Amino acid sequence: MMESLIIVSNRLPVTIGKTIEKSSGGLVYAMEGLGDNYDLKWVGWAGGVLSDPAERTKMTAELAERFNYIPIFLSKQDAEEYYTGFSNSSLWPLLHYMSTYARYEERWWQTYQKVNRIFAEAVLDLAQEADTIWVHDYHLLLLPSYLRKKRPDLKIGFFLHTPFASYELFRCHPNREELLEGMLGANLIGFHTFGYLRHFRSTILRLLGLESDIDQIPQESHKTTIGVYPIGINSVKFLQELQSDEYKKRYNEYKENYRGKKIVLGVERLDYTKGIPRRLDAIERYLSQADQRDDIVFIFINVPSRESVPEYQQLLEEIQGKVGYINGKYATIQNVPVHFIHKSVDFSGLCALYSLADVAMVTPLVDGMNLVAKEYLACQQEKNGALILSEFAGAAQELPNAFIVNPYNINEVAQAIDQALQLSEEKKQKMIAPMKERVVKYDARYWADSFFQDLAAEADRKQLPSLLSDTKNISIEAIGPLLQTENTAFFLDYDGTISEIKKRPEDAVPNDEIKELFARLEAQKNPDVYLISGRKKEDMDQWFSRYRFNLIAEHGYCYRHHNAAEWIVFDTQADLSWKNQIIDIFQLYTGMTPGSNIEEKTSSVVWHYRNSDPEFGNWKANQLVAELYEMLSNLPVEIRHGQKIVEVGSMQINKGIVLGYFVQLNNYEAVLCAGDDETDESMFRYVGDAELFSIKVGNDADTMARFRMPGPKAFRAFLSDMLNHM
Ligand code: GDG
Repeated sequence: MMESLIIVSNRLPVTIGKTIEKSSGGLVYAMEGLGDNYDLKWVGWAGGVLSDPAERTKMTAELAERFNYIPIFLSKQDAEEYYTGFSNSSLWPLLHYMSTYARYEERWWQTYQKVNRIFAEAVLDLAQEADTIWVHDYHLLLLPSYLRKKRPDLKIGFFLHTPFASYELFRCHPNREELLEGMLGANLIGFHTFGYLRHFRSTILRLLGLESDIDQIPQESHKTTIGVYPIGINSVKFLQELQSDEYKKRYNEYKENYRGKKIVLGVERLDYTKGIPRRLDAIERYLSQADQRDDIVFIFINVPSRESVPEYQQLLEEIQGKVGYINGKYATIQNVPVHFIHKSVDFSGLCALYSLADVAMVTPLVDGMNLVAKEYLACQQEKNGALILSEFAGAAQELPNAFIVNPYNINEVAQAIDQALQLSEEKKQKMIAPMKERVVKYDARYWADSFFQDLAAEADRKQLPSLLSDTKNISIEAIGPLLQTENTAFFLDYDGTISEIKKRPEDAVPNDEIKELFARLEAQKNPDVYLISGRKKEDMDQWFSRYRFNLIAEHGYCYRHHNAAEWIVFDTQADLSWKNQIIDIFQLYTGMTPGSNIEEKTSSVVWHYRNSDPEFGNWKANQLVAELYEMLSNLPVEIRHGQKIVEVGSMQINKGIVLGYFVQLNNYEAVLCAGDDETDESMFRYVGDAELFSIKVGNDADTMARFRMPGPKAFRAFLSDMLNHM
């Protein structure tokens, strides 16, 4: 059977009137290009509200039969809260850096989750083993993780058509963490530009504490690849249209209508991101300075959009006011400068306008990509026009030959209008030729193919390969000898190994899952269990004394047998006279690094920076470590740069020394040890009579361990599995 490719977007690409017509936008064209090798299905909202069950059944059957489309039906209230509310009144403004427009309502969030679940159910009903799902846009940010939770076998791609705002803005959203986690369910996330990708990385680092590489985000259950895929247009369709009779008719009609005039064109949905009022201000500035005004018309095609959102209604009024003002001031018997058309034009008409226009003004305040700029270029086949393009449109990255402007700078834009209108034929040709070539060549199909190829390649590598070391992924078979031996011991680190690293160390208190695991572990006669941690002995007593575990605190400084009441210091001779000197240096760094603090233990001093800005904290920590190495070379201390900590402790003490001590004392034949950071490497380096099964938990660094697990969750599952085999 052919593998399925299921496209999921907010709206199905159909127009439903008396009959149902398939739309022919770039997305449809791009996706159909993928359909040769796949059974292509499309899931999306049918739009509007259809409550009659019989009507719904009829429409479902027709859409399935004619197009292989699967409609989602929403109630009026769900549509309002999920679409008008959460998607277009919270997310849209925020993703476009316009936080002052963003509104938040608790019930919108409830409905957004509900509708994302409705979409998930529809997809899960269809998806067969290992099918590919491609989810589109901000309406469905939660869908990737909903799908992954139920069906980790699916290959899930997600593409964001809007910008991704910077962390400083995205952090305002009340449900920011859930939204990010939703997206991270995908195997591949695509953005239009590298800037958006960069913002996304910085946001997940700061809000979720997730470190990422330039193109990858390792997580415990899977890895998400991130990439840049600038969307293109359906250029074939535009070029074909330029040959059609209907187009030619319209072209001639408009040409006649605007005889003797130069046309400056703007086309967009009426949206506050598109910078329409600001553009009108620049036009006013231009007209106020122009010598010749009567031969220029500015045509605005502003398609009505999201009319139920109050901000869009206000915007329309603002634009109408400005258009009225300009026309009132500059209209003559010969000419009315601004032609504001608050309607959509049909496709032939649009192509005729694109092709006739001498200049296109694409001046959004922010725009994910902007296809109008590309469509205008593709339609400039008869002659060579000029493009004025906002530096804040994603398209500006690809079209540097345009007149790139800052749309907020009215003088600059007015000047660009003047220059564009004055440009010689030769210069226009030179400017536009490479851009035309690019938009025709890198079209929507190219975009979809490149995203899709990466998705297929990523999903094939399902499990994280071990990074930077030869350690193999562990299995029950691989540790067979350990399970078959009588006299064994487990040395288990706690934070980052058994429990996830938490923002505040006190939050890592054993939860029910860990308590149950510990209860099962202590019920075993063999092995002897040692919890070995960098924490203070008081902390360890408080959390772990109820279990039949031996406790080792401060990386091996002191020890308490599970039967004993007292802690024993291993090396009473250890020189700790250097501590005050270290505290002085740490205080300096604490002063300059907001969020950091110092913890003094008996045998070491720790500088914690997990509450600092992650990038700034890392930078300061690296600086501190370099300084410490230089200053402390004569002292008997060891510097450890662990998970969000810098620790200076006695050189005479480490986890490996303690492990070796107990192995010898109790003649263990086999030992399992597990840990997540550099302080655990001393255990992994143990060499002696016992057979060592060492496990590095986490994929973040090179290790001496024999085996590797991706994170604490996997390690707990593995321990549990081991207990089943004991
Ligand atoms: C989002 C992102 C990103 C417009 N007026 C008429 C008409 N249109 C068509 C254009 C173009 C489309 O609408 C608008 O696309 P844009 O890309 O310019 O903008 P958004 O709608 O905001 O799209 C954007 C895009 O997703 C894709 O990822 O580029 O940044 O915001 O295709 O031709 N079509 C017709 N008559 C009109 O009057 N026939």
